Amino acid sequence: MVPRRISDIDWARWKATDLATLVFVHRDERLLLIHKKRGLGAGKINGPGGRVEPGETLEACAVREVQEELRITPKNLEKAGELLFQFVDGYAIHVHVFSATDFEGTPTETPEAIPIWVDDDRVPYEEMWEDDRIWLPRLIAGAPFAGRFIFDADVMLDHELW
Ligand code: 6OG
Repeated sequence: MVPRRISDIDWARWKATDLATLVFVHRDERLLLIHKKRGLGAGKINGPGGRVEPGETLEACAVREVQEELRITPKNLEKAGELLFQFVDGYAIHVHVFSATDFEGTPTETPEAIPIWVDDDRVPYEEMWEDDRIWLPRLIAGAPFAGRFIFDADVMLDHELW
């Protein structure tokens, strides 16, 4: 059966196809986002991040992806939340979200991303994945979160956040 509602899935047995990270540098009431040029979600605005490589820790992946996408090194990384995404075509991705209060280097455009600073209260949700408006306010407020989502391509069909 193709899942369309959160209740269609046995989450205790759910397995992700990929494990990934997302990093939000949050400093002086501004967030460092990217305009993503390639990969899943190309064309959208998101935090930097990507898939975990074999043998890599989540923190190491988070740092590497920010270095690759923006040529900076995030500092004081903290775990912010966890997101489980099931797509109706069968693909599933488990995303660990981190926040960072500082970084070393200068955010620079790369083949993967264009850096964008936004004010906390002016996040461009209409250019982001549909789920972001549900949990990113919690990250900005410093509150932990966990969520499950069902997507049909980039349309969110159902979600649950706690
Ligand atoms: P690469 O293709 O770059 O890894 N990602 C999502 N992020 C948000 N905010 N919402 C979603 O809703 C997402 N699905 C995936 C996780 C994929 C990157 O895209 C993020 C990774 O950082 C469905 O290797």
